[in-house]
Amino acid sequence: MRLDVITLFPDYLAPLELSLIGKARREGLVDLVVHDLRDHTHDRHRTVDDTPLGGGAGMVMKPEPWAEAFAAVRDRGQEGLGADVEPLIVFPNPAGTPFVQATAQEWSHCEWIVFACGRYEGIDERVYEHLADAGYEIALASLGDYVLNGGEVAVLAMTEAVVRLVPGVVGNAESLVEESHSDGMLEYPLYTRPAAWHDPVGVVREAPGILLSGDHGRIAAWRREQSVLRTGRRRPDLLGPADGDGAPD
Ligand code: 6GU
Repeated sequence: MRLDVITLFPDYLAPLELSLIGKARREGLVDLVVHDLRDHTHDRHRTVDDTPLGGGAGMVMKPEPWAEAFAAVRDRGQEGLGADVEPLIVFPNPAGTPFVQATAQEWSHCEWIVFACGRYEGIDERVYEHLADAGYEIALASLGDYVLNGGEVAVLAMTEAVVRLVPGVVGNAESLVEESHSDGMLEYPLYTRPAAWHDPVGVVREAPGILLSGDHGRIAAWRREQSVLRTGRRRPDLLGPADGDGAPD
């Protein structure tokens, strides 16, 4: 998988050198390149923003640096991947469609994703029109209903969610099957040794006995039940709309 990130703050993406993603990069499973948008300006002040046409607060990102950056990133990527390969261009944006586990699953099959990190109030709308007319596939994706200062933190989150699903990146593929959201529900509670833990205030906390029973069928059933209970308590929205008639189930 090839990933490009276009940003005004390349240092923000430094954590992508670490841990699982860093290892995937060193092993050649992921080729990730970070680009400074300011390298695609040509004035003395390296200007990337201007005041909004029509007035209003804040600043808007100018279209020219973006168009030049996309062309450069596309040319460089196609040198490696072939001229027939086109990227998915992702704009992290609080006004986008929600980025969920299914999005991560879908994107984990992409050969090439370009993340374009906006800052300030946003990017001139004509950039999106230009890219769509040029035949690019574009996605606006949001992490959730709150506002970050820019797309960089969202790219860190999206990249981690996507890259860990790329085959070979997570050593034990089975651990991807049982985790929260993989089946639309929250994960069951986990325990390890000691089976009876004396906590710091002297309370003896026993792990559920069924986990020591060796009965894998009953353990699986207990875990499913715990998943449903936990999802109902914490995230009832994931269990689908309530029928609302008040009658017993
Ligand atoms: Cl993807 N970007 C920004 N700037 N803010 C966000 C977001 C993305 N997701 C939630 N808030």
